[in-house]
Amino acid sequence: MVFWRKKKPADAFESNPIELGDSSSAVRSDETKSDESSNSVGSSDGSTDGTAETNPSISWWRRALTKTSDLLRTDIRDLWKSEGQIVDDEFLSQLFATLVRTDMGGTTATKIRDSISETYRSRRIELTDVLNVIREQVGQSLKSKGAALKMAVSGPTVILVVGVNGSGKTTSIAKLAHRLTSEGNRVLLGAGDTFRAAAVEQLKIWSTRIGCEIVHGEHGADPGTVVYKTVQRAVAESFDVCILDTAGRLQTQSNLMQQLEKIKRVIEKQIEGAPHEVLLVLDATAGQNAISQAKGFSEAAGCTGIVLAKLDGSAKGGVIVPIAEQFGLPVKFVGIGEKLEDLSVFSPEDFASGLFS
Ligand SMILES: Nc1nc2c(ncn2[C@@H]2O[C@H](COP(=O)(O)OP(=O)(O)OP(=O)(O)O)[C@@H](O)[C@H]2O)c(=O)[nH]1
Ligand SMILES: [Mg+2]
Repeated sequence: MVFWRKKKPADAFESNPIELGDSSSAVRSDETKSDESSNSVGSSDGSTDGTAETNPSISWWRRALTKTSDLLRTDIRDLWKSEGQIVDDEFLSQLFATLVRTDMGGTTATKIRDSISETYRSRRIELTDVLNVIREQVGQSLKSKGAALKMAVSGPTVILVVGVNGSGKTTSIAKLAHRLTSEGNRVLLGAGDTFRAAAVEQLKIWSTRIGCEIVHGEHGADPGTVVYKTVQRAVAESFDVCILDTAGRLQTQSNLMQQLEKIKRVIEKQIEGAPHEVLLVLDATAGQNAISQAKGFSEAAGCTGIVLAKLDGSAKGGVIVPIAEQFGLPVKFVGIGEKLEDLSVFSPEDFASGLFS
């Protein structure tokens, strides 16, 4: 549930420290979440309050998965040497290799191969039979792996966004802020990437376009200070949501990963139970690399969900399957372009269908 509140004047970087008082805020319980938070940010079937976007249709998912689905279809079709293909060892191992190339992971690929072997061994099989089994298994693997954004019971919901350089963090933040703003939330952005030249400017431009407020510091400032001031202002001015950008970093750079832990501690000290979400933005074109990113970031930063960006340009969309399976990280959003509207709530069913439509 979201209440529209009148915007207060922007004042980036409050100069006077504010007594935070009782700003404690727990995460809404599952019961209320389904009624409230999932309404405000879209449920896993992609529905929203209707203000931000229309439901992502099958055609939306088709567009998102064009490259992955083209690869899958073409490569699998190539396995048919004659009209009907007999399911033998050679066919099964070629099918397995094709499935693995979509980066869907060995576990799901094995399940698909074994299921086909069990039902069709030594019999003729048609392309549609194979596609149906793949759709079913991918759907199973991703079942309940989508989840709505967690919102604070009271006080601002704090969302920290992390990921490697160029994965799509800032653009995804802009899309998410647009979505939440369109749904009636007052959103405050925090330009926590003080490292990359022009990163602050990039977020400022987005904030102007979206019409939301932003807190930023100078280039080279301590990101912890920017984060502190952003959360402080979000509390003081009763923002609904506060989204914090961070500089890109590799999961192997331990000093930078420690910096993320420090940023989290800064937030935790200000609001009990925050950040409510630590979203890891993964570039869908990264394929297997995304798996080690998910591992490194979830260990160091305690990620709570994934935003899969750039799915439109990737033939490796299948990588979402092993990530969701191995790390138990729900996929919250999917990005399929550079425009503000190009973000959807993840839907496991539509994803599986989109692979073959
Ligand atoms: N096609 C496509 N491009 C995207 C998507 N998301 C982001 N991009 C593009 O990817 C590039 C990098 O995006 P940013 O949002 O700046 O990535 P970042 O992770 O903030 O980068 P750093 O701050 O440098 O670490 C930009 O050119 C974006 O327009 C997407 O879903 N689809
Ligand atoms: Mg950025």
